[in-house]
Amino acid sequence: MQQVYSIPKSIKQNSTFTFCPGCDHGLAIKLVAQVIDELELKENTIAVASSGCSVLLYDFLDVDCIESPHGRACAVATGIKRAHKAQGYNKFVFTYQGDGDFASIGLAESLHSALRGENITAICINNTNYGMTGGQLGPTTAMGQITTTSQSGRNKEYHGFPIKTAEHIALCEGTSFSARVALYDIKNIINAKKQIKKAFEYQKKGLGFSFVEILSTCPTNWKLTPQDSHKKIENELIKVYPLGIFKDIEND
Ligand SMILES: Cc1ncc(C[n+]2csc(CCOP(=O)(O)OP(=O)(O)O)c2C)c(N)n1
Repeated sequence: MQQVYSIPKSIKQNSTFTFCPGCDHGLAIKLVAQVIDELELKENTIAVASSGCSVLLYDFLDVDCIESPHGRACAVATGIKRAHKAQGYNKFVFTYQGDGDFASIGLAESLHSALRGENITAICINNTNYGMTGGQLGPTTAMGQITTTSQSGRNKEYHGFPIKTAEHIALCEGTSFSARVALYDIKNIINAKKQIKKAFEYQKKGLGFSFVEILSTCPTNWKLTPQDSHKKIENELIKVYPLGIFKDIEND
């Protein structure tokens, strides 16, 4: 019988799924692993996971991983990339972060890494809340969205507006690539992998900071089923956070 699917080589083969049922983290990590396999990066990669659900990356991804303090992943990745370069090693370095991590507590580190054109890649899982700590309002919580700290819904008078991370990163001159993708159907999953691959290839080519924001489910904190969580992304969130490529230095 023809084998149609196998677990990526860069995934730990005996790992048990520890994310909540219906969480998109598993899918996002699988896509990252497939791209690492296809680009033959496994032995040369250092991944930086930050605080939040993204930290579980090292339970699944079979590459060298380091955990950074909350929000500091891009700063840690900068140090790793530069220190190895100074020793003559061109390591492939990427971060894997939540939206609260990348775009709130770590916004300075993230934005300035992009402005400096650090030759690293950042993957940001945007689940529109602080997931691991119980679903508090985050920088990407949509207007009107109910969270544990916005019980009447986000409103501009009290909470201000959400940040459109991929668009902001695209404005930085040091950014080579910035895209927003989603995982709610096959077409979008295939596209997400394509954009992750492009971001990784741009680092390999030495083009500067590359970034992919992945709109992701958080069924536990959204209090929705996995199916309804994907419907929420398809029907509501992509209107707030349009999918697309906001900067592509080779094709703009
Ligand atoms: C300096 C610091 N402040 C706060 C925390 C507590 N904390 C741990 S995870 C987390 C939320 C992470 O949210 P996000 O980055 O959006 O990732 P998610 O869990 O949603 O994937 C917070 C506030 C911490 N670990 N360190």
